[in-house]
Amino acid sequence: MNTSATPTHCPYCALQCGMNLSPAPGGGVEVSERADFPVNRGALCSKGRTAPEVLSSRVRLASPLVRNAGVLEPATWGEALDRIAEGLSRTRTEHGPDACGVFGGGGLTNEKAYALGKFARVVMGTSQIDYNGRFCMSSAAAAGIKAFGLDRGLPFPLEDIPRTGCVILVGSNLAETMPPALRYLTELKENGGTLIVVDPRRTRTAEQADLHLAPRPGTDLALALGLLHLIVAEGRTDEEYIRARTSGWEEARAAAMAHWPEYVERITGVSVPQLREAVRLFCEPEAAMVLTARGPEQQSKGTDTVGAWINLCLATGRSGRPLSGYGCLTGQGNGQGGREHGQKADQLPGYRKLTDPAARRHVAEVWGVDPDSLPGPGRSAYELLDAMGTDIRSLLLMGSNPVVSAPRAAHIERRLKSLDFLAVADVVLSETAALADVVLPVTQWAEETGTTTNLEGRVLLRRQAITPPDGVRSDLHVLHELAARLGVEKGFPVNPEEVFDELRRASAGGAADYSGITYRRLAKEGGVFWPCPAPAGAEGPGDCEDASLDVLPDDPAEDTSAELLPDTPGEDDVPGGAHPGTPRLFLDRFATEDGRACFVPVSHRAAAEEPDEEYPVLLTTGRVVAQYQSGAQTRRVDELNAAAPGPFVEMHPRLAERLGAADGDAVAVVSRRGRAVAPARITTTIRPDTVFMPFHWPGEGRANTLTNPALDPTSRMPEFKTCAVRVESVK
Ligand SMILES: Nc1nc2c(c(=O)[nH]1)N[C@H]1C(S)=C(S)[C@@H](COP(=O)(O)OP(=O)(O)OC[C@H]3O[C@@H](n4cnc5c(=O)[nH]c(N)nc54)[C@H](O)[C@@H]3O)O[C@H]1N2
Ligand SMILES: Nc1nc2c(c(=O)[nH]1)N[C@H]1C(S)=C(S)[C@@H](COP(=O)(O)OP(=O)(O)OC[C@H]3O[C@@H](n4cnc5c(=O)[nH]c(N)nc54)[C@H](O)[C@@H]3O)O[C@H]1N2
Ligand code: SF4
Ligand SMILES: [Mo]
Repeated sequence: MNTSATPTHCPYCALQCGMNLSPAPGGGVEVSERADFPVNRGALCSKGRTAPEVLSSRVRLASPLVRNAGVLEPATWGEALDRIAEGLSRTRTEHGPDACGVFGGGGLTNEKAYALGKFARVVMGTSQIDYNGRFCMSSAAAAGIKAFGLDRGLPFPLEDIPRTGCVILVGSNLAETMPPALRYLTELKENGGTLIVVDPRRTRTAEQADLHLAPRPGTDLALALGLLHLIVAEGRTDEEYIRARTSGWEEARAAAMAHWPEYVERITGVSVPQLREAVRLFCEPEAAMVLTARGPEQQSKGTDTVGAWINLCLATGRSGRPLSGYGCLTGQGNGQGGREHGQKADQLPGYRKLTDPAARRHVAEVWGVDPDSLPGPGRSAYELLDAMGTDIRSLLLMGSNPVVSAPRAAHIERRLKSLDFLAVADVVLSETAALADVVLPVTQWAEETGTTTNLEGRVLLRRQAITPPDGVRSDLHVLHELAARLGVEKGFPVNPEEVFDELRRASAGGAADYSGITYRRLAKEGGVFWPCPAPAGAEGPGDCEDASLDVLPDDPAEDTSAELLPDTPGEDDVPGGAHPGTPRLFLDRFATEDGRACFVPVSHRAAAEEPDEEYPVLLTTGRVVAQYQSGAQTRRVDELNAAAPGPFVEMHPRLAERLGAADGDAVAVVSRRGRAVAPARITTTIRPDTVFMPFHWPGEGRANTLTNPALDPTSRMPEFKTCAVRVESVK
C-alpha cells in the first residue's frame, strides 16, 4: 500500500466518487483506486480520472490579474484585493448595498458556500446573492419541500436502488453524467427489478431500460398525470397508505382524472399501451422508486412536474417506506450542501428561511450581529444576472461561468460587460473571468480541505493532498481579506475546519442539521448523512467528542488519518452518545408539520415557447460524458477534448433530409434569442421533432445563445430543456 496516498473525492459531480491521490514521480499527483468508498467502489469516469491535469500550471491562473487600460495584467494579491474592496465600496456608497451582487456555485465546498452567504449578508449587507444551483435542481428542491417538508436529493442511499422492484428514471442520462452509478441500475436488473427511462432521446442510459418512453420535451407533467390517471382507473392506488400518511389526495386525484390517456398520448407522443405498460411495471412489485434529474426539472413548470411524479409515488404508497421513494439526482459536486448553507437568495444556513424571525435570531447570534441587520431575500440567479448594469452595479463571482452556462447567454454576456465592476475568483481564466476587472486565482480540490455533501445527503471530507502552487490562495482566504478590507476583522477564518465548526452551530436545529458532524468523524467514518444533530448539551466543537485528533496537518504528507478510514459508516462506529446520521428519511413521518406527505394538485400546461411556423422544431440541451458544465475545467484536458472536441446538433435523419444536411455538415439553429452554428450529428435515437445540443462550449456553437430564460414561478428555474427553434443548413 502506498502510505502517502491521500483518500479524497473527485472535484466534479454530485456522486463525489472516492479516489486516492499520491505524489506523481514527475511532480503533481496520480489518481488511484479507492475501493473503500461505497458509492463508487473505486470506479471513476474519464473526468475524475483526468482531474489532476487541471492542477498543472500549464492550464491555470498563477497570479491575480487586474484590468488596466482595458487589459488584464498580472498584479500582486494586495493590489488585486484592494481593487475589489474599492470597487465594492464605491458601488455601496453610490448606489446602496443592494447594488452589489454576489454569485456562487454548487461546486463550492460547504465551508465556502457558508462563508460566501455570510460575507454577502454581514460584510456587504446585500440581499442580492444567489448561485448556479438555481439552474440545477431548484425545481426538485421546491417540489420536495412542498410534498415532504424537506429537500434532500435522495432520501435513501444509492445502495437501496438495486433492491427495489422498479425504477422510473425521468430525464437523467446517468450513463454519461454519473457513469459509476450505472452499476446500481445494472444490479437492479440482475436482481429481477425493472427500469423505465423517460427521455426524448434513446440515450446510453435509455438503452439499459426495459421500457423507454420518449415524450416530447417539456411534457413530463402530462405524462405523470396520465400515469396517475391509469393507476386510479385500474384500482392500483394504496388507499390505506393514502389515508394514514398523506393529505390532499382528493384534489390531486381530481386533477389527474382530467388527463385521459388518449389526451396524454396527444400531448406527449407516448402511446397509451406504453403508458399502461409503465403503470404495470411500476405498480406490480412491492417497492418502487421514481428518480428525476434535469430533464423534467429544467422547465418553466419544473416544480409542478416533479410534484406530479411525487404524486405518483404517494398514490401508490411508495414514499417513506423501505426501498421505495422519490429522489432527485443532484448534479454538482456540492449541489446538495451548496443549497443548504446560505448562498441561495432566500436562505440562511441549515436550510433555514431568511424570512423566518426565529431563524434570523439564531443565525444572527452565531454571527454576532443584530438580527435586524440581516437583509431579506434577494433575486434569483437569472433575475440577478439580468439586473446587472441596471440595479446591480458590481458583482463578486465565485464558482460559476455564466457566459457559457446561463440561459440567453449573449444577453447575460452584455449585462456582465455593462457592470461598473466585476471580480471573479476562479482556477482558470473562464469566459466569465476574462470579462472581469479583477481575477483572483484560487486553490482547487486537491490543494485544500473542505466538506461536500453528495447527492445522497452524505457529508464527506474532501482532503488536501498536495501543496498549492505559489501565487494562488483559497476562496476562504479571499473572503477573509476582503472582509478585513471592508471593515470586518473577525468571523472569516481561513482554516476550513474553523469555518465548519461555525457552520455546525449555525445549522443546529435547522432542517439540514450538521451540528453532530465533525472533521474527525468524517475522517473516521468516511461520511455522515444529515440530519445529524449534536447530542443535547453539546455546543462547541470539543463538546461533541474529543476533537484533539488533527485531521488537517499543515503538511499533507504528514496526514496519517488515511489509516483511520472507513468502513462504511454505521452505528457501530459512532462515538458514545453521538447521533449516527440519517441515511434514510421519512420512514416514520414526513418533515411536514402534521407528519403527512402533501399531494399537490397540478395540471398540464404548455412550455413557455411551443413550436410555430417560424420556429417549428424543439431544442433541448444537456451533457456529454467527457465534458463538465461550462467546460472551464474539462476543456483544459487533452484526453477529454479528444473524446468530445466541440458542440454538435443531434437530429433525426428525417429532419436532416428536409434540410439537405449530411452528418458533420454545419447547421444553424436559430431561436428568438439568437443563432448558433455547429455540425449536425444525425441519429435515429432522437425524436424527429427535436434537436439536442450539449452546452459545454462558448463561441459560435454555444447552446445557451438559444435557450429561453422563462422561469418556473416557484423555483425560478429557467427552461433549459425546451424552446422553439428553426434549423437551417449553412452552405
Ligand atoms: N459528463 C458530465 N457529467 C455531469 C455534468 C456535466 O456537465 N458533464 N454535470 C453535473 C450536473 S451539475 C448535473 S445537474 C447533472 C445532470 O445530469 P442529467 O440530468 O443526467 O443531464 P442532462 O444531460 O442535462 O439531462 C438528462 C437528460 O434529459 C433529457 N431531456 C431533455 N429534455 C427532456 C424533457 O423534457 N423531459 C425528459 N424527461 N428528459 C429530457 C436529455 O435528453 C438528457 O439525456 O450531471 C452532472 N454530471
Ligand atoms: N443549456 C443548458 N445550460 C445549462 C444546463 C443545461 O442542462 N442546459 N445546466 C445548468 C446546470 S444544472 C448547472 S449546474 C450550470 C453549471 O454551469 P456553471 O455554473 O458555469 O458551472 P461550471 O462550469 O462548473 O463553473 C464553475 C466555475 O468555477 C470554477 N471553479 C471550480 N471550483 C472552484 C472553486 O472551488 N472556487 C472558485 N472560485 N471557482 C471554482 C471553474 O473553473 C468554473 O469556471 O449550468 C446550467 N446551464
Ligand atoms: S462520476 Fe462524477 S464524481 Fe465520479 S469520477 Fe466522474 S465526475 Fe467524478
Ligand atoms: Mo447542475
